[in-house]
Amino acid sequence: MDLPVNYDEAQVPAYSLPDPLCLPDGTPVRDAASWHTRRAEILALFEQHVYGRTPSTPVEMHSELTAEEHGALGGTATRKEIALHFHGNGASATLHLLLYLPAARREPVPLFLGLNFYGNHSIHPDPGITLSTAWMRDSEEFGVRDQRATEASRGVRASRWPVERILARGYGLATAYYGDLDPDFDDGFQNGIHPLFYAPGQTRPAAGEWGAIGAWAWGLQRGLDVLAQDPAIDARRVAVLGHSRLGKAALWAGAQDPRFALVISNNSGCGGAALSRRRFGETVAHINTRFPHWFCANFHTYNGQEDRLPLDQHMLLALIAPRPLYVASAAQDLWADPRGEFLAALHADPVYRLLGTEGLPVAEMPPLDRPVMGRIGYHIRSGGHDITAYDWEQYLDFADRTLGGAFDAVDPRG
Ligand code: GTR
Repeated sequence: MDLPVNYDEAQVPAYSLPDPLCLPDGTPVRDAASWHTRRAEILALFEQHVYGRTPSTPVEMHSELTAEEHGALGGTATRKEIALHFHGNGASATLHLLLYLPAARREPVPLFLGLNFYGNHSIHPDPGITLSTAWMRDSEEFGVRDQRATEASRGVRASRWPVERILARGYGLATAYYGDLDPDFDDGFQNGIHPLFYAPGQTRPAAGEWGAIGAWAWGLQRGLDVLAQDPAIDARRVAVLGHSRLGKAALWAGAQDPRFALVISNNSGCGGAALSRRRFGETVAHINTRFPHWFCANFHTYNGQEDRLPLDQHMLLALIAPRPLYVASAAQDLWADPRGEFLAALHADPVYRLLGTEGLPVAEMPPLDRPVMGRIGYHIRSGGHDITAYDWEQYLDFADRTLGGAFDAVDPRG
């Protein structure tokens, strides 16, 4: 099915957004206490209609330090690998976390946590990184053959992960392969972590239960559980970030879990930071058709019917308030609707202001490559759909501003 795509601003339909600061009965939210009630409602709406609820079934989890090297990266870093084993319902899964910490630091460090697309070994040519043995989509370019990574896969995505730069700025970095949590294809939720949570007789998530994005977001939270136990890391200053589909997962993790002190969306687009009602570039129908396993089954009922949604993505961003939030777009990434990403940040701003923070410091989209940073940060970079050194420089600056001095001003846990 070839659905039409709109890239013409003049063709964006008229729409009206639900107000995050208005209760369903019309009562305005005027203070932090009533925001907390409203926040819980909005979170439940995203669970029910978009990402699906994460089952509360307890699963067993234990972590295992599988490798540790002091003096990695020419002596500048400590590299650790931690296997997170999950068991439940007779099934099991393992998330392999790769961690770099700056060698020079004595104090617990703030850290960026994000999932990667092609395995931990793809983020840096460091030969000490264990090669992933997980299922991976074949890629000539990235040396993935017969659905497995090869030695040729090492460092193929290094441009997206400026590890040395992150460490030099005093931050740690933790990452894991998203396919460890749920391989990214539609298999009816038989592989990955979903089966660990099935009730007796259940064979796939119910219509309001999680899809793949929910599983990836859950994995980010479990990553944080483990990182929080490491005395070398300041668990109160962990930023969660992601690019594209993994930006959607980072936002959903940050929205659900207030332990993430900073949330960064890089080109997350439809079902991430972009407003669905604009129907510019990728729409709800496009995404649910191409990736039927990403969202919950209920979300599919909004294909072509965005105005029926009891929410829009500005409310996802508002769930992160008053914690710092950064939304980044790329000028040529029209499929992700840069303007829709900006507008979602703008329409989350009233919640940030209600909670006593600066919010987004501008009302109009800034020019290319001119970041704006309040409690919400935003930039539109020249170039295409990617996460680049430029994007990272802004995230590092924003983290310095918001996880440094300003951090104590407002309790990020809200
Ligand atoms: C695209 C998808 C986007 C985005 C992107 C990515 O094909 O339509 O929503 O998630 O993939 O993850 O790179």
